[in-house]
Amino acid sequence: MAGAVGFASAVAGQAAELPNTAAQAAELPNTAAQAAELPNTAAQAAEMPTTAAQATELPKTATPAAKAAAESGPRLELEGDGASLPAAATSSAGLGAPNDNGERKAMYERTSLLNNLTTKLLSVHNKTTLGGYGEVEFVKAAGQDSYFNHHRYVLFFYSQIHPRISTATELEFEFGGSPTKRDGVQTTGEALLEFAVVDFKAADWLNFRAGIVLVPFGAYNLRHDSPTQDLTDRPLPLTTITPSTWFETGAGVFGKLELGDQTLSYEAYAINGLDAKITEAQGMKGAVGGKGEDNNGDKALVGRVAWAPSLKLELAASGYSGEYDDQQRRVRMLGLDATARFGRVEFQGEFVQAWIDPGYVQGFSASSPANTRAPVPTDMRGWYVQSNIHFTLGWLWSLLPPDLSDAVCTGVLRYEQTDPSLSARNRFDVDKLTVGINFRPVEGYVWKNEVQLVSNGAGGLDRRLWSGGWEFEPKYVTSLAFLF
Ligand SMILES: [Ca+2]
Ligand SMILES: [Ca+2]
Repeated sequence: MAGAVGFASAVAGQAAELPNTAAQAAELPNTAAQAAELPNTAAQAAEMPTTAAQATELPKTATPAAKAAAESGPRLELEGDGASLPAAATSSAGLGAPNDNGERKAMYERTSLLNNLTTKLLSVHNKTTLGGYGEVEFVKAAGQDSYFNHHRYVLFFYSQIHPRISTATELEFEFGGSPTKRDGVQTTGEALLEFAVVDFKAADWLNFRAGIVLVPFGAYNLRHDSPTQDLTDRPLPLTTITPSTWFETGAGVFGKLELGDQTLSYEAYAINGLDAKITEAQGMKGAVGGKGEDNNGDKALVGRVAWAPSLKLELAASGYSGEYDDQQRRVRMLGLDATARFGRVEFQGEFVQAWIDPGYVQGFSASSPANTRAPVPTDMRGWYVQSNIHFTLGWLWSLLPPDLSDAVCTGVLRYEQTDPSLSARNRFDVDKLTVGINFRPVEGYVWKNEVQLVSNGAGGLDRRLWSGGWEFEPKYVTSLAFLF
């Protein structure tokens, strides 16, 4: 899913440049022993070399083991993008490693009932990595005012508590956080924990996860981060029928089996699940379960199984089943997705279908505006297909400074279709053709441009691309996305 050509080699290159954290730990003076002899943790902190200093003093060449560790690191939703894997995330030198007395002592200081907060803070577990990404947009739709949109600013936190235990968090500020202005009125903004999990690794094929999980339904929800994608706007069916970014509180398992060149991976969780606020206008978006409540006693089950016969192809199927009200009416969903890479060309596509037992928007408290008693749509379907071609322009590229020699352009073509109620043809039935081009001077910074031709079924008309009656409204979107 990375935007540039030569993805595999890029990942290998990045791995080679990561400081060798394993070797680093082994070759450094025994900080744990030093720490054990020091009178207090503050002095300990002062005497211990900083990670940055360690990194600059150590040889840059990674051992094969460190490379492997860096490539099989933990999965934030930046899956497939090596640049996003925190280097320290895969260090094998955590608690339980040979020279870990200092680490253990620090952890005991943190949890001791006899220490006050200041003492505990002095023992902060110094294994946390920060990162993130951002995206700022400019939008102009036909017949509407243009606007700048600071769409997302996302912070990642990752900490390896123990070689088997890690925690990862994604903190997102949307539209500038709080307060935010909508329709000219200052309202509550959005600062969200979109992802906040703790993982326990029993084996590569069996990890336990609990927290706010990214719901494993479809590839796009798991890889929604802006710098990874070559277009700015997400496919409409994957923000409504699959309500991406779909994150819920839950628990479950994930893992990966390597069979020669092939990889089989899976994720499966129990979550609070979609509630009854299912509408044609918003699809499932309004029905995403609460992070701290459920509208019924049922827990939805959701999972995705992906098979990658090589690094160039991944095929996956997703399933969801859960009761949406307190009368055993159920939502069932099936998702299929594929990603393929042939040299400079990538193909990606996704299909989602939802079957909803006939029922009503209900089950909320009597005073809740959600309690409309409107009938829910009984079936929804959406899909998109997209191709990305990466290219350079020889004469122009020869003018670029040497440190931008990896710069690449990507041409993108996407077609998508959304039908949030198969039994009715109306304005919510949307077809969209998007043509885009973007420029990545480096892998972690991209300037995207796209023109969207949007058509809908208002008045029951069949205005699809191939129906002969194709009419559309154009929209231009440009954005800068970056990761760090
Ligand atoms: Ca539920
Ligand atoms: Ca429809």
